[in-house]
Amino acid sequence: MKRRVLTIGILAAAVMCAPGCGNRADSPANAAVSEQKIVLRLAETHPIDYPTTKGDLEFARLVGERSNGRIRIEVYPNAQLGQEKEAIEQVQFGGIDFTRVSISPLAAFAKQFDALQLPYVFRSSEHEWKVLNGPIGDEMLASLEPAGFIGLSWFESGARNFYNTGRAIKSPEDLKGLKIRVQQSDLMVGMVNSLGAIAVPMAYGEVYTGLKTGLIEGAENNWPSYMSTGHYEVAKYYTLDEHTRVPEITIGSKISLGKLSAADRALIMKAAKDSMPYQIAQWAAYKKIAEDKVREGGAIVTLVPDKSAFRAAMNPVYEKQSPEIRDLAKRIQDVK
Ligand code: GTR
Repeated sequence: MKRRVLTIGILAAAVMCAPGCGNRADSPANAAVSEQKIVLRLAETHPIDYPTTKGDLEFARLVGERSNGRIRIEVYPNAQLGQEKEAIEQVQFGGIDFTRVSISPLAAFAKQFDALQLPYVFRSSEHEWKVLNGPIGDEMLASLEPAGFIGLSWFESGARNFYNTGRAIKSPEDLKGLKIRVQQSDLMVGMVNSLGAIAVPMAYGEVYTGLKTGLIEGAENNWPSYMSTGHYEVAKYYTLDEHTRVPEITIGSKISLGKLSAADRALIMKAAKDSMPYQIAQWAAYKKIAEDKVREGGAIVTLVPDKSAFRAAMNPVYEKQSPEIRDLAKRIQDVK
């Protein structure tokens, strides 16, 4: 029933106004229709109360407010429009106007993004944000255009940690032979295999069942995702090795945004950037809630005060990268 209502909603939106329709304000012939409403769709994998979704809603709110309700961004949470890889593909073809995704699956479409998901490439959250808010971050957003995307903004995603169903992971050796789910990314496959584990690339929405049925024995993610998916209920050993800090990104479709006026595009791009502080604050609050809930739910958390063994075990991943990615990684690490 829910699905039927959704389909009708999408059709209605498409009939009312396809992306960018009636907004050729810079073309005098179309000036008469320039006040027509524009409805754009944004795909989000997380539930409605997750910090990224709240960031999406803030982005949509700012666009609505600043366009006096003329431009409406509809946020579709819970992967209603598809898992991340499919959502990215649809954005590339203009079928969906925006998506908020992890940069990990995006790297399959824009290889340079691998530099941001190398193990321990960021020293801390402060270092990560200095890079994302600086020239490298801007360069990365702009570099998406040849692949058919408009890079809009970054969201916080914290650090990712390994978890599994069987035992506490205290050293990289403990991961050997375990079937670990990774995002749909070659780099992540290589990283997990370099630890002697068996990487299983899989869409986010399939991980819970995978853990439950034993198809996989573990996965890796940040506190909020570990909690919101319920993975902590089936894979209770969580090791704080913090191997990656993989930023979240919002991308727009070059095709759909290309149909808008330059002024509307600029309004959207600014609103996306302006929604970042709100998402970052939501993230901090939600992370605390997630941590408490996971601990209360019986998860066994293993601290890793000295990460050097994990760092050394994952280091071979750097050698497998192209000179371009290695250069980019070096530039990131050089940001003080
Ligand atoms: C989360 C991220 C999602 C998704 C997920 C995954 O941390 O917010 O967008 O990429 O990880 O592991 O697939």
